[in-house]
This record gives sequence, C-alpha cells and structure tokens, in this order.
Amino acid sequence: MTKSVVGSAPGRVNLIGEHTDYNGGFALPLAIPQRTTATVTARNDDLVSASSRASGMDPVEFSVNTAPGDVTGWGAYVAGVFWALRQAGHEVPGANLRVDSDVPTGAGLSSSAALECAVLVALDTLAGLELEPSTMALLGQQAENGYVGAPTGALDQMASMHGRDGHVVLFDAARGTAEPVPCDLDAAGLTLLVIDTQAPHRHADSEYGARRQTCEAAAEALGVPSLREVQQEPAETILAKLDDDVARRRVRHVLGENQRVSETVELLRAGRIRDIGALLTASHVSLRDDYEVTVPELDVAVDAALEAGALGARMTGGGFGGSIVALVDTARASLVGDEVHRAFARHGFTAPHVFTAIPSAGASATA
Ligand code: GAF
Repeated sequence: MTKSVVGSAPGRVNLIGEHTDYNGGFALPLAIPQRTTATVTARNDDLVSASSRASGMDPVEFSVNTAPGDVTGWGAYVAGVFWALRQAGHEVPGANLRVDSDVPTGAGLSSSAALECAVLVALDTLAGLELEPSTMALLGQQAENGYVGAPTGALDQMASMHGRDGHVVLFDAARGTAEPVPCDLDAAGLTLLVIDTQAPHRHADSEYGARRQTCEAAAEALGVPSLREVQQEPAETILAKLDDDVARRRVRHVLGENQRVSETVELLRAGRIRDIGALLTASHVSLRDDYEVTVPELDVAVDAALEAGALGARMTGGGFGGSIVALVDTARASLVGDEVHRAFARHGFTAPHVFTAIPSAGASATA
C-alpha cells in the first residue's frame, strides 16, 4: 500500500515581541487551535501535485527540483518547502499532497507558516529525515525568504513548530532557541481574545521590507551585526548615536519591545498573568507611534477593547491590517467583543471576527 503521512501545524498569535525577530530579538507567541493539515503520499516520479480544499486555491504541479519563480500563489509556500529541503541537502520524493485548513487567511494569524510547517513535518516523516523542530522552522523561513520572496523572520514558524498546550513560546532569535513559558489563562480567570479586524493588508510587503532595511542600516551605523547587540546599553546612549529621526524611532521600538518581552516572561513565570496587560498596551502604542505599522482598524479595536475594560490590548503579527489580541477578564469577554463591534459600526468598518486564543500544541505528523 502507498504510504501516506498527515502533517498538522497550527497558526499563531503573538502575545508580545513584534518586529523583533529579524533584529535578533525576543518574541512570545502562542500556537492557536486552528490548524492546517497536509496529507502527503509518495510518488514514483519527481513530480509534486498539490491541491487544497479551499476555494481560490487551484491545484499546482511542480518538480521536486523546483527553483524560485516556478510556482506562485499559495503553491509557492509548498514548493518553497521542497526547495528549502533540497537546498539543505535533503532528498525528498515526488508526492501527491492535499491541504486542508481552518487557519483564517489574511488575518495575520500565520496561515502561511502553518502551511509550510504542516508540509515540513509530513515530508520529514515521509522521508525519514528526523529533523529538529527548530531546524524545520528555519527551513520554513528559508522557503518564505528565498522562494516566496518575503523577507520575514522565523517567529511564525517557531511558534507553529514549538507551540504547547497552556504555554507561550519564548523565541530568542539570536540564539535560535524556543522555550515554553506557562500561561494558564483559565486558572487566572482570563481570556485572550483575538479580534480579526478584516482590514485588508495595505502595502504590507513593501512596508515590512522597509522597516527591516531601516533597522539593518541602523545596526550597521552602530557597528553591530544586529540591534540585539546593543540591547544591554542604555537606550538613550544608542539613540543619540543615530542622526535620522525615523531610524531613532524604529530602534526605540525594537529596544523597548525586547525589554517588554523580558518583563512579560518574568510576570508569567511569577504567575502574574493579569499584570502583563500594561505591557501589551505599551507595545501597541510603540508599534503605532514609533514603528508605524498599525492602521485605523487596529487602533480603533485596541482603544475600544481598553475602554470596555480589557487589561491590555495590542496588534499582533506584522501589522498593516490583520488582528489584535486583548487580555480580558473572562466575565467581560463578550462585553469587550460587543464594544469593538459597536466601535467598528460607528467608524463604518467591516464587522470584525472575534474568537478566543487558546495556547495549543505545535506541529506533528502521523504516518
Ligand atoms: C510577520 C513575520 F512573518 C514575522 O517574522 C515577524 O517579523 C512579524 O511579522 C512581526 O513581528 O508575521
């Protein structure tokens, strides 16, 4: 009988630590229950045939020796994984591959990383590669950078690979490590709401790349390989060395955000989950004013959630559209959701989707 493997990988929300990963910094994501599955069956030739049950995702076919540019659209994330594996010297067979997913697309919840990781864990098992989860996460990032052409960090793939029930994942991008940190929201009587603003991503690719370039140029001006290297120095000393106001504000965000991640981890480890609210909100303010990656829908959602009594709220993911997270007392959760709905109606925005983020398990494969 032909061998089939089902790879399954979750989407993510990022609790805090935004636009830090490509600066060698810290992030604190969690895997969500929504997952993508890739059912992979080996073939006897060098072709990959991939299909999806989702509408608008037409079947694609490509060679296992695919190169960037061969496949575009959703199939590029799948082809990119085959390409990245072969670039790293791994032999993978041709395959028939069927994808299914309940990770919302375009909501900033890493549906692309979930797809890459589902395919990665399935191929890992199918080809008997026995790769480490972090190695697979970096291969997923490689697929996205080198094949799809998006200059992203590894946050999304690390979250999808390393998620754990009841935990957030402390990702240290400089070290390439991922460490579970307990986050028992239920026990604290708290709920982490995700509010998908439905705002279309506006200029996300070019603006993301521009942020990354500014940070890399600032690191170069400071004479260090990444902004992480100056994290221990007083922020004022670092900022005084930069003569461009935009660069100063971008760097101020990155240094402050790394500090906020560290403080959040300390509070979580001390079991003080409700006290992280102010850090979440400070992160949003910094992303809005210094990093300038929010859009009106994200700001209105955060403000409305806070007005309705959320302990803290912030945009999550790359920004320029997408979702926010709001930490709320469970007893107030529906009230907060309703208030955001009302605020969106007042502003003439499309109604948001509200759901609960439950820290969930990472990627796995079953033969
Ligand atoms: C996107 C990217 F894919 C991540 O690597 C990360 O940079 C994030 O934006 C911002 O924190 O999700």
